[in-house]
Amino acid sequence: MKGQIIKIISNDYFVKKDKEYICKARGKFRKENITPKVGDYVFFDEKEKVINSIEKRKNELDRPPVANIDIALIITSLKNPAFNTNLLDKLLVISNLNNIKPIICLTKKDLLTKKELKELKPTLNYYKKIGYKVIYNTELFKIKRIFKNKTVVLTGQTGAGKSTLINKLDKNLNFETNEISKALGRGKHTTRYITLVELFKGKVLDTPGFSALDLTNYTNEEIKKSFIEFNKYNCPYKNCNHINEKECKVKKEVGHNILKSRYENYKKFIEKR
Ligand SMILES: Nc1nc2c(ncn2[C@@H]2O[C@H](COP(=O)(O)OP(=O)(O)OP(=O)(O)O)[C@@H](O)[C@H]2O)c(=O)[nH]1
Ligand SMILES: [Mg+2]
Ligand SMILES: [Zn+2]
Repeated sequence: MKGQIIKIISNDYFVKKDKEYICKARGKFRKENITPKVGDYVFFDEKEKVINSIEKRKNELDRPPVANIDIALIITSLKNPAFNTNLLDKLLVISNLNNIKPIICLTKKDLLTKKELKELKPTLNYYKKIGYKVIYNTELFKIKRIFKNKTVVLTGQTGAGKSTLINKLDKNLNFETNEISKALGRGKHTTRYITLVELFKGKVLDTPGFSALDLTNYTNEEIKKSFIEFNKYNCPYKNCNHINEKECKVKKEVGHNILKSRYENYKKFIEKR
């Protein structure tokens, strides 16, 4: 029988077909160093309750460990936790390189003063300018439209409001949420397990947030390629890395047509390894 993994709690794999089956994974997976992930389509024996094989994945991520994703809703807090372009730019790199469409979803606008919002606007508008879709978590009508026939992962910093947003989208869902101070006080993230549920004729995955993320799985060449707005500049050096090369056109645009924090993050991503 074929089903989809919708949750994993230690060695228990929750596989959904017509109903849920709690299965174990065959020992061969561990031997072959394969980890079944939430989102995986699996062939399983419903009597023995064991997963025999995993269908070839469309794509997969390691952090969060999920498979077969169409869209990443990058939940980005504007305050508490503070707006963090480093994490946002990393998540854009990861989405781009795994064939996942990123959508930036901003939260906690209500906590900003008018002045604070005004200061952030040029940065937020920049992401729109270079082609990303940017929405607020209050625009539920826009968010609802994203799901149809799509598998959407909510990812982002811990406390940014992932689980809160899912609960708002579907009043029947009640994922655990927590005030950030309490969450940090416990030294733990509120959401502990990745969970896949159906939503608006599609699927959504709530995931545990993180406070830091690394890009060690990706090469510098890949990271460069994923900074989509740099690609349109024709630098004189054919394989310009936009770092030390003279006459680099990307460097010249920093602070003008290229957002300074984007370039600084790019440098950090390729130098810190
Ligand atoms: N003021 C304000 N608070 C929000 C907003 N969205 C979420 N919150 C609050 O932020 C806190 C954290 O929200 P969660 O939904 O638990 O955050 P999370 O991203 O799921 O966190 P993890 O599960 O740890 O990754 C809760 O107290 C929410 O009520 C928002 O737009 N404005
Ligand atoms: Mg959560
Ligand atoms: Zn260059």
